Amino acid sequence: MFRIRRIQDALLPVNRNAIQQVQQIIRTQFLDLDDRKVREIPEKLHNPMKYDFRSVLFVCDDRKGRVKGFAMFSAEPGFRFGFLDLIALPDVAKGGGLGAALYRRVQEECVSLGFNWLFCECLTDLPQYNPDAAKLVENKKRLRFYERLGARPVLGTLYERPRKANFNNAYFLMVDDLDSGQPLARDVAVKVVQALLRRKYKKTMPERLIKEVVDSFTADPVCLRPPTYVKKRQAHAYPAIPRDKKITLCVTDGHSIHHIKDHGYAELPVRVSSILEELNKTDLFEKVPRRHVGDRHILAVHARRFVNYFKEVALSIEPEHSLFPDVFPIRKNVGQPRNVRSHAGYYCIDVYSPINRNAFLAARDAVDAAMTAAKAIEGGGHFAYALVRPPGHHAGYDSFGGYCYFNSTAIAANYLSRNARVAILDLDYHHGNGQQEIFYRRNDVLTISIHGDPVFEYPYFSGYKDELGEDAGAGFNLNLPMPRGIHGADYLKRLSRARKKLREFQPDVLVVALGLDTAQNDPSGTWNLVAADFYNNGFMLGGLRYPTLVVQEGGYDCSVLGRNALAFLQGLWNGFYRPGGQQGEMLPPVQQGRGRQPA
Ligand code: Q9C
Ligand code: ZN
Repeated sequence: MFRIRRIQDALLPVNRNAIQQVQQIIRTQFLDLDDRKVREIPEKLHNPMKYDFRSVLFVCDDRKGRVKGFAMFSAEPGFRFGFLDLIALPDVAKGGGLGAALYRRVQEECVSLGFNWLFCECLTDLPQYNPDAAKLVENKKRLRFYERLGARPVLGTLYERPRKANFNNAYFLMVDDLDSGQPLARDVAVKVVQALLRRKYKKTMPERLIKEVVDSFTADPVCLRPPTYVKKRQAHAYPAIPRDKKITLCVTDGHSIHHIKDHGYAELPVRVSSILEELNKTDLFEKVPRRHVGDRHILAVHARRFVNYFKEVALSIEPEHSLFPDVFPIRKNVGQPRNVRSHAGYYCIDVYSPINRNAFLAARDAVDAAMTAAKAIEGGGHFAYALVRPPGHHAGYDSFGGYCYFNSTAIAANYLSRNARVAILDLDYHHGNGQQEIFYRRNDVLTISIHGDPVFEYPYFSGYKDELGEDAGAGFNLNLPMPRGIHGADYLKRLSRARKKLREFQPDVLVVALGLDTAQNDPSGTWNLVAADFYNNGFMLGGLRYPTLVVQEGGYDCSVLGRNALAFLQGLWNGFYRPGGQQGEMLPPVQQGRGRQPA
């Protein structure tokens, strides 16, 4: 089994590793390539604005991360075309299955960017440029490969004239119309050829020679060679969003629905279904099944005593019954009562968070979902959304409360931190006291929270500005409390402060604790954010281009939860993949797919 994925940067180990293998393949297969160009690949991917063209690397790797093939692609947004710089065709002699899958992925990228053309170069099959018979056979196979997938060589120009007298290398310019059926107009071709030659052959081709080639494009439309090796190109259906660009979605729903029937309890199952209903209207998500993970991941952030206590008490309670803690020791260094049922307050921080059987099962599922989503990020995905309940961000090392039991956000972040620098940004209306406590003495996980000022808002006893972290963690916790009644613009200013802190920390991965109780009219908040604000917040964070795990926390107004969640995620996606889009402009998330459906 293999998969194709887009490598955005060298931040995560899985990507660093893939890029190194790609560099190795280039050095052994493309011998005449300047090594400087090989070395600059990670920088080119990470910092695309430094270069005229935006580069994207697609790799094809197996489960063990072994790279089988790759394609380096550059996009020229101004001219609306893509150029395939390099493609390794590991099995072109056998029909090119992997090579074809890589080429398809590049075509899909072009279509999803709204491009009309894909260009590349291919060594010619012209006898005068192929004194070596074996090379000629090889070149014919390559041209056959391209023809089958839809690219054909330009004829009747000087393009394929060898560029250096002492080399035999002569390249066709290959043109792929991406199934549009459009002819290539001369004036488009001229612009493209000029831009390409200037970029690719800056060192070796004087401007005079470039002009000669450009001037040789006289036919309008440009003349393409009819298929020589295949009768018909293969039809292809272009998805609206290529699969590896979708947001991985892992949901807790199903058997262990945790429902407290007490009057006024706001943390309801319908929160998840109302969000899901909205997400299902789009093509932006790739649902993955929740995978069960071991207790060790929970025990890595929560005290064993606390985990055991919650599990035992919860499972001992009759179905349909709930236990509300009522007695709270004012000091924690006290003896533990034998009858934890009647003294459940030992680990609890408030009276809002009942224990029952389903609360445990659901909290356990939420951990599994957050971990499943975290693993998608660890494996090289850019975005994953754990749509879970109950929430988790109020659960500390050995405490639960605020409708939270296990801190799924902290568990996932801690898991990712084994191989990466992780930053947690808590956007819930309430302070993320749980992560703050869990990571307070660590400098490898940054915690930031923007929330209603605890002088007036839950959880009251933490979330103040002067809580900055301790020991090694000093300086690695940032609280940004805000007054009552703020609006989207005030929030965005706070968010820029958080963004500055994130940039300084330079995380490999961002974990967002997404509370939606910052929304206008939310029953547990006082702020006034509307869908457009959630979009803007997402857009601002997406522009940081960190692989991002989003974990659902609070948010209780089910009439807007779905719209706001979707707006945030669309903003995130657009900020990351379409940095040209404007802040405040709700871009449609995707281009329409196109192309003939395969018969
Ligand atoms: N009358 C989260 O948003 N306030 N927790 C309860 C009851 C507690 C919120 C007020 C707020 C806890 C995850
Ligand atoms: Zn909240």
